Amino acid sequence: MPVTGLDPYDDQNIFAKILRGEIPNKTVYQDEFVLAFHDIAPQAPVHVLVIPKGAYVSARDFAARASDQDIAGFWRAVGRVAADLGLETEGYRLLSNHGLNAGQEVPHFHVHLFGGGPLGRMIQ
Ligand code: DGP
Repeated sequence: MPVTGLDPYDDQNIFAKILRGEIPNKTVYQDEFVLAFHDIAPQAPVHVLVIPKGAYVSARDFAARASDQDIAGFWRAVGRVAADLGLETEGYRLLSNHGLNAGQEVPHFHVHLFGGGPLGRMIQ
């Protein structure tokens, strides 16, 4: 089901299950703030998802309800993941789908991190 952006948090969503360890994932990095893991259907040579450990539906929900510490911790971790994957020199793309028009599929806030080669200019 597409996410409207105004939905309440559904703790049965696939990323909530991944966070609880109910579904396996290929973890790249984790700390108290985030889990980063490889996307199941990569759209670039490197395609990693970074998700907060807290329960937030969307970017807006995260910005509205997360603590300043959790927001800072999330974005620092995104940068660290990119660096750990060796993407800083050649560059990478961050993307977050929000709601219906963007086609958000999983109602747990996540940032896609694409890299590992030229990404073109298409909208993912
Ligand atoms: P979005 O459309 O922005 O909500 O992207 C959701 C992404 O999640 C999509 O690129 C595919 C990925 N995905 C969906 N289910 C799973 C899963 O079970 N494991 C992993 N690793 N990724 C998943």
